[in-house]
Parts: sequence; C-alpha cells; structure tokens
Amino acid sequence: MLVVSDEVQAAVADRRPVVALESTIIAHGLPRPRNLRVARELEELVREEGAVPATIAVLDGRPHVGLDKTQLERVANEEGIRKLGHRDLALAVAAGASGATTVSATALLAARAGVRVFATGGLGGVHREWTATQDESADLRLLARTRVTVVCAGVKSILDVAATLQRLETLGVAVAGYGTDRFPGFYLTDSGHPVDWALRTPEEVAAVMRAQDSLGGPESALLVANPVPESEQLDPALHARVLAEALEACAERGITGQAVTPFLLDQLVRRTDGASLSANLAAVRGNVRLAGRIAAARAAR
Ligand code: PSU
Ligand code: MN
Repeated sequence: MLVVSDEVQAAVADRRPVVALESTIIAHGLPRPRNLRVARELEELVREEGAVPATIAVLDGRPHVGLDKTQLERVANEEGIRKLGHRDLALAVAAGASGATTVSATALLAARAGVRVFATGGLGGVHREWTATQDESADLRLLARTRVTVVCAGVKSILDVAATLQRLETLGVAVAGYGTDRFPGFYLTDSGHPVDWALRTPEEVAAVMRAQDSLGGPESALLVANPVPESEQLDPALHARVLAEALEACAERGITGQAVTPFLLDQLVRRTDGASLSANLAAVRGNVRLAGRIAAARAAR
C-alpha cells in the first residue's frame, strides 16, 4: 500500500537519519512558482544535515514516502491536487486521487514507514471563534496517538494559540521550546505564551525520544517548537493588523473547513507584500535543518 522510495527504505533499514516533510505547505501553503523551488530547497537542507528527505504525498491513489523529481513537481504544480488530512487517506486511495498531505496525514504515513522525525512550518490547531465553528485541526488529535517528533515554529498564528496549547495539554502531547521557554508564534519569534520545557541541543531532543519509548504509555508525539530568529520574524504590529483584516475577509466570504488555513495564509502574503512569506520560509528552513540534526543525533547512538 505504502510506496516508500528505495533511498528512504534503505536509510530506515540501516537506521540512518531520515526526515519526513509534509506536502500541503508546498501545494496549498505557498504561492506558485516559488513553491517548487522551496520544496527542492527543503530536501537539500535535510541532506546538508546528513539526513535523507522523505517528502510525503498521495499520487494516483498511492501514498508515497519519498518523492522523485517528477513526483515533487506534480505536488507543486498539478491543478486540482487535493489537501488530505488523515481522515481523507482511505478515500483518496480508493478513489485513485492525488493530494498533498497535511501534518496529520504526513505524521501517520511517516510513522507507518518507520520515519520518526518530521519537519513543518506551523501546526494546525484550534481556530479563533472555535466555540462557534468547532474548527480544530485534525493535526492535534492525530499527534496525540502517533509516535513522531515534529519540529515546528509553534502553531499557525492565525489560530487561537492559547486554546491550542490548552488542547495539546488535554490531549497529552509533549511540547518543548527549542532554546527558549517561550512558545514560538509561527511568523513571530514569541507567541506571547510560555512553555514548561526547553531543550537546547539535538542530543537533548533525542534523549527525550528515547525516554518516550522506554516509558511506554500512549504513543503520542513530541513537539519541538523552534522559533524563527527575531531578525527574520514578521513585524509584530504589521502581523496584528493584517491578521485582523484577513480574518474579517475570511468571515465575509464565508470560507469554512479545509479552505480556511490556505485562505488566511494567502491573505497574509498579499497583505504584507510577501513579508509573511519570508518569515514563513525562514521558519520552515530553520525547522527542516533542526529536524535533520535531531534525526542525526538519534541515529548517532
Ligand atoms: N505549515 C505551514 N503552511 C501550511 C501548513 C503548515 O507553514 O500550509 C498546513 C499543514 O499541512 C497543516 C495544515 O497540517 O496547514 C493545517 O490545516 P487545517 O487547519 O485545515 O487542519
Ligand atoms: Mn480546520
């Protein structure tokens, strides 16, 4: 069922470092044609850290872990490529459909393929107005029962961050800041919320992963929240202003469900003249590099 590329399969079998990369950010989170360049660059960054990249997507009904050049191009450029959360996987497989995988679907497929470390930009979470809309990303619950380490710049700042942190606590998902005791704010270095734990080196992260395995208990994830450097963050005042505008536009146009996150991300890019895109990319690049180092530290012992 799962098509694992030869390179990824060999690396997993030899316990060499592998980093899973999600594809929704490529297909639906970034504008074309920049997205394909970014997809290639992220894979290159993983290699620079001595790990094998495993970008994950569903093509013609087959879940792929590790894409070749042509397959990566399809994810970036194919018209009508879907956005697949984990609940969509079986539907896409049976229909022979193609789609990019969100954090929830990517984490699930990565774990099935034996890939433990995964990098993304910002996680999905509890949306603002969630009491009325009940919009909460499937990312959270899936991470409560999937043993992966996710390197992210916190959760997307379009969300209700406080509510998302609370839900992660309720769900029993481990959260640690990387080099900080502040929870990062995706485009922003600091979301304004603290975290209880800080980890400082890839080796420390690897030690937590080992401890998770030896303790047993629910097969939950470890979130490594890695802030975008302050020099590369989006101006917080600009962020607050355009986010309010974008949320208003979303409500006015009646956008709901899966379309909300891509819509808001796109609005932010437009309304900041690309500054949010630069901050988003800086965050993702940092996360991908760190994930490579964590995978290497884990493999080294
Ligand atoms: N991080 C980014 N850009 C993105 C996403 C994450 O920098 O586009 C995607 C991830 O795939 C995440 C998804 O799982 O947004 C969340 O979507 P939703 O809120 O519909 O669950
Ligand atoms: Mn949603």
